[in-house]
Amino acid sequence: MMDPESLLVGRPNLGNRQVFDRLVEGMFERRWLTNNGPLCKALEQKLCEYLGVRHCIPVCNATIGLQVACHALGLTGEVIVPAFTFVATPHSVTWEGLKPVFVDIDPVTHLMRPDKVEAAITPRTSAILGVHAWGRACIPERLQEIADRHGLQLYFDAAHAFGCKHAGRMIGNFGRCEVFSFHATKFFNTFEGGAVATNDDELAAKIRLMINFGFAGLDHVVHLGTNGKMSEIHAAMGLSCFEVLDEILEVNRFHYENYRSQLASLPGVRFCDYDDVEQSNYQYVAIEIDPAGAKVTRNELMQKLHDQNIMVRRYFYPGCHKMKPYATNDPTPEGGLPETDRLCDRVMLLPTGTGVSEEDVTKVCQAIATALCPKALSFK
Ligand code: T4K
Repeated sequence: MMDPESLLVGRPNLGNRQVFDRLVEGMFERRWLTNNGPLCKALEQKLCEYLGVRHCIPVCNATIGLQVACHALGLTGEVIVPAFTFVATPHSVTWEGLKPVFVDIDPVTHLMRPDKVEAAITPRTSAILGVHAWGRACIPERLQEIADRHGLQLYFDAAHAFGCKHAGRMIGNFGRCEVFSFHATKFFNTFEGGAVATNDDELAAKIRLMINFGFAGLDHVVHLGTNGKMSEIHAAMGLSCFEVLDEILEVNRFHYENYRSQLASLPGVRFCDYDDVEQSNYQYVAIEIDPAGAKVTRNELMQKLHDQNIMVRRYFYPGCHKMKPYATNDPTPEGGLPETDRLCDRVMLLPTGTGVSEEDVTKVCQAIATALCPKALSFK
């Protein structure tokens, strides 16, 4: 475990404590702790209203949500995914006995490139799994058009994208379904947790069965299933987080803009910008360090910051295609993934969220500026 006293990427945003305590008190009184209890149902209703989606089924984490989605969609053979993602994305596919096929990303947006997706389609491909990296919508219209033209399913890993909008619609409404993560480190958290959002009644019914062992009633199993349920205490945390969602968004945006104004003009620093037309949750402050301009590599800079207890992270290093289960079983596709490799060597996430203060952000910025421009005494 990292030193909790450090400045950390991923320090949780907490819900309203009074609301959480009240909900937990009621949970103890009812002695109803899990299995689609009243708090879980209330959370689902709130999620649906907030996202404007017909179903948003709470699950125990996004990884299980992705596996169940993959199973419920009846996927076979190969699924196209970016390698620039958390390893849970390809794991969810592999766990279901399918092959994730990695494609390269756009260096500016960090999202899958549609031309690369199309080039990776084979007769064995059954689906495209887009990832909304840093909460940016993974070009849903373009991917939907490709999926439709090739008779493929499209679904999304929306782990980063709760509270984000694309073209006026909340993320959660695209593809066959979208899977959110409500892990402690996310914009909106339930300690551990997630949800599968869909506007498809039939798919939702299948997912509900599958996350509860396939039970359609007492003693009545009609489907292969697993245990993907969200417990009541997790749902209580989610309900308490709804109370402070606007506050979290405001703090995230403030930190993001503060970082930008202090760092964007430093040599070799590039921000992954958010499009103002879209709505972002600003949960990720991702910067790229170009060693030619910065005169240090990302790794050297990261080490300097770690030495000062500023625990920046190099998500997603080294890229899923270079991680053992994929690097050994399934070498990088022909031509490699040059943009993914380049980004994995450059990207760095900075601490943000309600657990980080304005002074903390200034401290991080000063440490970065000192590392990149040791002689720039004018930096405040
Ligand atoms: N798809 C994508 C694109 C994802 O990013 C993720 C998860 C998933 C799917 C799967 O979602 P889940 O199945 O988890 O719902 C962390 C999170 O565990 C993981 O949820 C997240 N993405 C990933 C990007 O980050 P690690 O291995 O980096 O965790 P760890 O223990 O190093 O903690 C991360 C940082 O947060 C550290 O700086 C410490 C800090 N932290 C963490 C926790 C849990 C705290 O300050 N307090 C805490 O309570 O994976």
